[in-house]
Amino acid sequence: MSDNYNADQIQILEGLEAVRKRPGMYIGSTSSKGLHHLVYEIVDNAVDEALAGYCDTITVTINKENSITVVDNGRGIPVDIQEKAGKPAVEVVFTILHAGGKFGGGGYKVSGGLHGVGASVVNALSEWLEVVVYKEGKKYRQRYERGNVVTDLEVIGDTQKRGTKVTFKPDAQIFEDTVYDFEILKERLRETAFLTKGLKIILIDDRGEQSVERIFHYEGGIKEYVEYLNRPHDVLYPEIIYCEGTKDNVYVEVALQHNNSYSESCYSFVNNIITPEGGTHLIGFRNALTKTFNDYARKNKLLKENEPNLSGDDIREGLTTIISIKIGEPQFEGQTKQKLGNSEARGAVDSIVSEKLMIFLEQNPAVGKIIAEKAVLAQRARDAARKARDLTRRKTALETMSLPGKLADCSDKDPEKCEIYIVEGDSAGGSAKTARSRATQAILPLRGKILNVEKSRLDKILVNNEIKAMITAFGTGIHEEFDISKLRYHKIIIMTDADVDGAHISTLLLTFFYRFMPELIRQGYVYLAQPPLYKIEKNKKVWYAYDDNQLNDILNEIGRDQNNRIQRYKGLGEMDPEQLWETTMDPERRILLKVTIDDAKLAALNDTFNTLMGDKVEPRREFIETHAKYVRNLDI
Ligand code: TSJ
Repeated sequence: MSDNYNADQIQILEGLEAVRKRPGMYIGSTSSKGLHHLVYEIVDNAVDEALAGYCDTITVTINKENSITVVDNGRGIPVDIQEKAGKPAVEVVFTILHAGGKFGGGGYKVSGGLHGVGASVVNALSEWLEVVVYKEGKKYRQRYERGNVVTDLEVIGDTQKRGTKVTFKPDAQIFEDTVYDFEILKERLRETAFLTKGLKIILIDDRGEQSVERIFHYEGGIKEYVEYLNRPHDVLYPEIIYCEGTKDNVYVEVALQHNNSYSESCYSFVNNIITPEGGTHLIGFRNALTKTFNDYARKNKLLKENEPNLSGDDIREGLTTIISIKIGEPQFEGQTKQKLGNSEARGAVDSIVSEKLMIFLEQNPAVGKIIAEKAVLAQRARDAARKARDLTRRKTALETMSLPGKLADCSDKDPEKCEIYIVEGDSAGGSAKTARSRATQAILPLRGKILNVEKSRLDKILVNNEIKAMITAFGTGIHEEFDISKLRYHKIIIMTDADVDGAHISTLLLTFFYRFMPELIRQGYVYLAQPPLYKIEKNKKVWYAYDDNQLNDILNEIGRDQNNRIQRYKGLGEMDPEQLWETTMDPERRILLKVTIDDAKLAALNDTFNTLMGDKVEPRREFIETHAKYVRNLDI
């Protein structure tokens, strides 16, 4: 018996040594991500106590030295001697790998899930850790260093309180960075609070002169989460649709509400852990939503007999959803183990959502009608888009698609030698047509602002004349049909005025390329032309300056005197064809900026119009500074 006990001891030591040797295996990484993971690990154990119904408040404090204290008001970790290990249960929790889910029984555990490796891993990776248990009138304490017991569990006083307090200092020998980020903890703890209705989570930062505190407490749980996510949008109806139930030992909670945008946003969780790749629970939800809503719409004549069923995409347009399930033994699949595999989850979500959604719709016919109207519009748009796309596809297939009338094409047909200038405005387009080298340079003038593709449905985008002209001129098609081998020009050059409007047109064009033909940018075919800002003339000699610094350099060189004639170009239209050729189009002399995919992504993600055209000067200046690459010199 005593031999066995020793053998166990050795195994335990090896266990935590292994964690210190290969920390990445247990917490993913030793970067800032791993550092924050330690906190979630401990908090998740306290959340389990809340889920079991014994605790309603968790306080997380970032202390001065970047140690972390987590306190709950639960039952307190058991302190009695565990038969098998021959030591207090609390010591087992902190010194034996994977001891997390071993006792307590019943209920679902947040800890011990995908990353839930347990408190012992946090202990192993901490310079020191101290646990205090308030239980049955007594206050107990134990201290560890790098996973090793340094003081046995001892009673240090009497107390009326109940709960568990854990303080740990991440080991600087293990972590690259040991400074906690308040914002990162805040986001994650807010999420945890949304997912556990009624639980109050308090985050305190004690590192500064003044203590900072945030409280997250949502009686409505994921209903409030959906409300929170929909805050930036206009919602289509005030109610949040909520489905809850348990089937086959799977507890299911789903909350949803439509907003007036065109995209779907859906977050799914298993035992409070986010599943970015979805899985069976998500499939069950989608199936239930599509089937139930079509049934409801037919029964209530919101869909006519001759109309086809609404697709899942139609119904989910503008939909915000939170799916949260709790399951005894989650199975995670896929390369990153982020996709739920349990088949019973699919059936459980499907049947609970089907039943509860139908009841909701029958009790709230006004909401049913609004959703049906939005989905029918989405269906029509998708139909129109499909037809428009079929049309372009058929035309390309037969090679009979006529080039846009406004395009002045080049005579050479070798794409490698050819370039196309997309030019802002008819007048600049006219100068460019005169100036160009006809053999290899094509000119496509655009009239005014092009459509913001982020703010329109596909059907509207595909009938827009400027967009159609670009698609046909390039020859590649878009989206899934995009074929780079059909590209007619190996340089696509955006040429706009060096002012706010020009910058806006550039970003709209980049947004369109990024969303419809990103390969064009990835393969380096898209450029920005750089027209000059100043022309300097002296004694029949001419210089061009592309920014104020250059202007100064030139003036210093030629001398600042009465003979200098300086012209400031307000737009491309002010240059005559010859000047445009010399400065911006002549391959020998021009400057082109190649657009990277990051530039285009930034353009797409910024609400350029509002930023640039709003009343506030500061955001404009800021925008222009961060987008200097294609905004260049502006009068602001
Ligand atoms: F992670 C941890 F272990 F360090 C930790 C656990 C940290 C924190 C802040 C709290 C907790 C924790 C554990 N809070 N509450 C509990 N509860 C139990 O461990 C417990 C208590 C009583 C019983 C019982 O059956 O009587 C069972 C359990 C699992």
